[in-house]
Amino acid sequence: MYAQMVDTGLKEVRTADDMPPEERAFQARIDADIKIEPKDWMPEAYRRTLIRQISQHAHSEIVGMLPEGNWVTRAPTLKRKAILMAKIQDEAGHGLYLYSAAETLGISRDQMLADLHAGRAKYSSIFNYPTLTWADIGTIGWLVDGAAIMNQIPLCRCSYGPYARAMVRICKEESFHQRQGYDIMLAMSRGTDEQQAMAKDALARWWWPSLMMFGPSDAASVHSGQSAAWKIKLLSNDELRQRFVDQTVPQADFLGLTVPDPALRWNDETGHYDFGAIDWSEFHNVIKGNGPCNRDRLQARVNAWDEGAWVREAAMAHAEKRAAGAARAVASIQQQGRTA
Ligand code: FAQ
Repeated sequence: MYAQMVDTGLKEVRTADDMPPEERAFQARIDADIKIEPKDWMPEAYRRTLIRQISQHAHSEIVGMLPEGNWVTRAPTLKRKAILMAKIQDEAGHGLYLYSAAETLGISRDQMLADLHAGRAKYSSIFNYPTLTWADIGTIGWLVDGAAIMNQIPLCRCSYGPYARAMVRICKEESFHQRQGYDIMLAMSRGTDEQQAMAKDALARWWWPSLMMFGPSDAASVHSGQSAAWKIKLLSNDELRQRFVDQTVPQADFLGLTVPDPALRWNDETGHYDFGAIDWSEFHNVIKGNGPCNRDRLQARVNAWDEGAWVREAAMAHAEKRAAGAARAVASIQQQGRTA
């Protein structure tokens, strides 16, 4: 119920022979690294693919506020609370940039939110896990924001201008988020036995779900081929996952924490870490709506929408009042001009 395949009209990667002249010209611009802007001609499937990805990304930012919001009232110090609140507000801002970027493709924000609330649109699997201890907040910053940056840096160069530009600022802020998470983990892994145990337990629970954030393996990824041809995706799901593992394992070593993967080892020949098999049944189960927190997360968003109805109505009434006042002022100036 919570996630359905959005049909972007794509079954296989199109080649130049399949394309009418306008699409060939479009692909030539992509191949020449010229950005596509909202008023440019684009294939319908490109537009729908972007709406799917950008709206899923926006929903992830907004739903992603919930697991962290759970700890605002329980952050261990005033400073940690202020930092956490700033981070959560940043995530709301990221959602808004992304909804705006998607709106340039001709979908309304109300429609995107209706799709989320009805379970027609996805958001990242990672936000369906609970935040049980303060170390989970450190781990989200360290691993979840770390994975998000790894995926988003290439998106700063993607072919669609509004998405690429939104990503530049988002990546700068995510980088601060990652560091604050790592700082929490550093404090906890140098802390009391109880704090060290919490850090260890949080890494054990979040490691594998973080690797799943990058999506299915390249072999199983339905959208990757065409999205790569359109330069929406510049690196594949598996390439990004490998980069994340390579970057994160030394960070875990520095914290004195063990990554919960007995198969993890450095491979001199490839120059990368080898790692164990991901449990894809867990991933598919979570994106189908059966993760530990899917129902709570969606219900929280639906409640926020319903409870915010009076704010939207008041904002609309205020905007109408201002517009009517401005129209009256213009009419009065025009009247004065005619009588002068
Ligand atoms: N969760 O063919 P592919 C953040 C779906 S932001 C749920 O490989 P694609 C910030 C996929 O949609 C995190 N569903 O698909 C933060 C597709 O289903 P569909 C979000 C997933 O699009 C930090 C199907 O599986 N980031 O964390 C997931 O080419 C801390 C087949 O997959 C973005 O959204 C998943 N993990 O590649 C906030 C980045 N993975 O739509 C608060 C932009 C795959 O056909 C606190 N998105 N699926 O029904 C992307 O780069 C891509 O969309 C991928 C998936 C890589 C996620």
